[in-house]
Amino acid sequence: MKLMDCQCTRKKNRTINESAMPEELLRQTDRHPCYSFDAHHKYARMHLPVAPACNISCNYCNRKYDCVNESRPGVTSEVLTPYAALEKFSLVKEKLDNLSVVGIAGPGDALANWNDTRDTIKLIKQSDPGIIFCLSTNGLLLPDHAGELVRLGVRHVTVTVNCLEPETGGEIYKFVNYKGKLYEGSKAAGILINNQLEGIKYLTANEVMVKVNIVMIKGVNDGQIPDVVKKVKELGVFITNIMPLIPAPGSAFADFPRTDARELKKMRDICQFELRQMYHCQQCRADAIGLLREDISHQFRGAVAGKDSPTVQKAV
Ligand code: CLF
Ligand code: SF4
Repeated sequence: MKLMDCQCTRKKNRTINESAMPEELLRQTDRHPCYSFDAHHKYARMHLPVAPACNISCNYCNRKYDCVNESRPGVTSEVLTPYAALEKFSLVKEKLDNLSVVGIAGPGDALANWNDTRDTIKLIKQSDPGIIFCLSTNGLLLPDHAGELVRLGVRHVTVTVNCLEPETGGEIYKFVNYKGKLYEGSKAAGILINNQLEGIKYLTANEVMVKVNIVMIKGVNDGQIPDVVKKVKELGVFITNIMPLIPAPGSAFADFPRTDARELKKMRDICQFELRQMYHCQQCRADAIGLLREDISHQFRGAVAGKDSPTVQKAV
């Protein structure tokens, strides 16, 4: 059965940032289960876990597990080579006729594993030019790779931006490993934030639908979240996804309180006056498959030969 969407309400409710995007991209976005609330009941996404390494250290992350910027803490995903990812994609596509999106969301950072990420995008695009390719990153290497992402035809990118102030970032990030040098504290955060904003600006100017994830950490960045939303809206971002801090065992923030659901909703409600908000994120695994609320990844785990399973993330 072909799934149809009503375009009339969509057109009426367009934001300025949406109106700047081509019609075809808006139609694609209507079939993206994370970018569109209506789509998440109908369309499935599949994550290809080809990116185990990370180049920063978030204090809420336990690096034995998936990237917390996109996933629930304490989840480990298998890791695949680009060819194994293609094989798995073909298997899943055969079984899921509502599959609209293929994404890379770790288990580390997609851009910190650039060769495997790029090769995976190329293989999937060759195999199915119509599939929506999505990618999630901490943004450190966006200035290096955003141009190629655009050339490869990636039109949906998520960047996690937790704050705009380097001093606040100094409390959130333990270190940043940038171009072979290790930075700490506000200096590290300053480099990261600068690259995130520069990368987002480039992507939106080149017709990429950018989603910004923000991890809400009470007493650390919660007071600054409306400013982050305002700033990324100015940069052309389509939607923000304010996520709860779920303290990961073994992480520096392990003893921090989990973000209260009511406070999270209140923050989203405040920010939605500025920019479209995501309310239906499932903080899914780096190898998630299916509808957002019906993960069927277990049915496909081990279906193809990968590498290093379960994952232990490496710093680059
Ligand atoms: Fe995956 Fe993320 Fe793309 Fe979605 S997830 S890379 S934008 S296809 Fe979606 Fe999962 Fe929430 Fe992410 S529910 S964690 S927002
Ligand atoms: Fe962990 Fe890296 Fe993701 Fe931060 S960006 S949560 S350090 S994997």
